[in-house]
Amino acid sequence: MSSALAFPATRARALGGSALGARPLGARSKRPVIASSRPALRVARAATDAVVDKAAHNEEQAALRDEMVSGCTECTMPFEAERASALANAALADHSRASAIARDADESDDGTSKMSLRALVVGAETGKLARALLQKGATHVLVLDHSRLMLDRAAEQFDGTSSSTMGNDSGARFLRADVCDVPAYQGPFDAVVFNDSLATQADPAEALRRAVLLTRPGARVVVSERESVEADEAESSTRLDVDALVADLPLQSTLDSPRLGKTMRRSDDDRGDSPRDESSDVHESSFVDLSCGSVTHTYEVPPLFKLRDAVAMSAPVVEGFGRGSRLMGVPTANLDVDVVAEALEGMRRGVYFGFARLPEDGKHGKWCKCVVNVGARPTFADGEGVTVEVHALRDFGRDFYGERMDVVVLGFLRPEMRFDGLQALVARIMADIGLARGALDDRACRERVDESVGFQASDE
Ligand code: ADP
Ligand code: RBF
Ligand code: MG
Repeated sequence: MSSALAFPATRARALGGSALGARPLGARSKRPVIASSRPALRVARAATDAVVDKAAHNEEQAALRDEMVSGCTECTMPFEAERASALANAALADHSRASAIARDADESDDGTSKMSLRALVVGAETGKLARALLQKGATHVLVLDHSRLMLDRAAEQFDGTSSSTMGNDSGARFLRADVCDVPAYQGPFDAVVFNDSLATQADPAEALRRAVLLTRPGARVVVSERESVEADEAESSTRLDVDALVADLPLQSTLDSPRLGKTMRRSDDDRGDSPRDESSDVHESSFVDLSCGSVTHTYEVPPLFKLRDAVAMSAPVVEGFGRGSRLMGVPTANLDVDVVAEALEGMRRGVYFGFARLPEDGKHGKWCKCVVNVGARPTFADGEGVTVEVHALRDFGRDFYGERMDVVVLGFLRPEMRFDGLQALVARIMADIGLARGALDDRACRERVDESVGFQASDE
């Protein structure tokens, strides 16, 4: 690449306070301030401001970035190489799947593994990060950006040989897309890196949620925001509070992973909630890396989203909305919420997995796998009340309204979300069911219910 990337500081600021090129190469920055416990202003604004037109926002981002690329005169970004390497490290060093691939290669005849290690990069910059991820063992890297010029510039790192967005070839691919619109078949990803790009999303919380849904259990999620030299009080007060954004997601910090570089514990941890699953205590303090002129948070998608304490519920099955989740192919037994109110305390809204049974039915008294939605069905305009809906992964051959159902909830899959239509919701529910099946095959899950009643041998 002969031309250059030296982005004017004014442009960088227009991109949302990030510091693309705002600092001369090699200059030392002030030590960045860690995200504080102050409310995440940008997020709140984006979330509450219903008039945010996402398409217009993305076009604006694309235009700004296109302009930056076409106007650049030097071929560098601040801390470019070190930062790419540090982020690739955060994303993949000691990754459980990377280790599995290495073992697989060792054991294979030809010394190679057919397993893939997929990374998603949101924010192309110069393509150095994609290159670093491939060097650290990623087999596939999908790079997203709103700017076609930025993507083309990044693709130059790869001599234009692997810029196709089609096919399943290993290497880097470049896609002009919003992270919320990446189809599931592009994944699942073992690592996602928001490369100085989360704060400038139309809705950062939604972008992070969607990205996490594209990952595999055990994946790393890295959020890195560049700091501008002249980061002042006003700017730091609007800095993205990444810990607050992940509080509702099945993510755990890499707190016990000192391998991930220079790290420090958040000092202003005052979050008082104490939800009951293992993935949530970790939100209280994420690991924050302050090197390379950036603030970098690294999280891990838990290998199994296991609840610390199983939640047992037993309640009569009541009529639901009659909209017919059966029409969706997913009948849901709605539990009487008044009866399960106590169990619901402290349970966040979202999708869970566990075992269910009809204790009063001799034929269906055994435990069978189930998925459970605890939520207000934001996809539909049918009221805000929280319902508990259990979809049992078996065929009962009949309705069982009025009968008692026992449910033991063992794990959390994801937060409840608003989908753009029934089809998207059903597609996601099918993925939830797949994850639940896999998780519930684990012996450790069976040991958490009363095994004496037995398990349904085959589901559905
Ligand atoms: P509603 O809106 O009344 O809840 P649904 O379309 O969700 O209606 O259907 C749920 C009903 O279907 C349950 O109450 C139950 O009687 C029956 N049902 C049959 N098979 C299943 C199953 N595998 N899981 C859950 N409910 C089932
Ligand atoms: N409804 C939503 O609006 N958003 C969701 O994310 C969502 N996830 C669900 C996951 C599962 C596994 C199940 C069984 C249901 C889910 N629902 C969700 C509820 C769904 O909208 C509901 O079952 C139908 O509307 C019928 O009441
Ligand atoms: Mg139902």
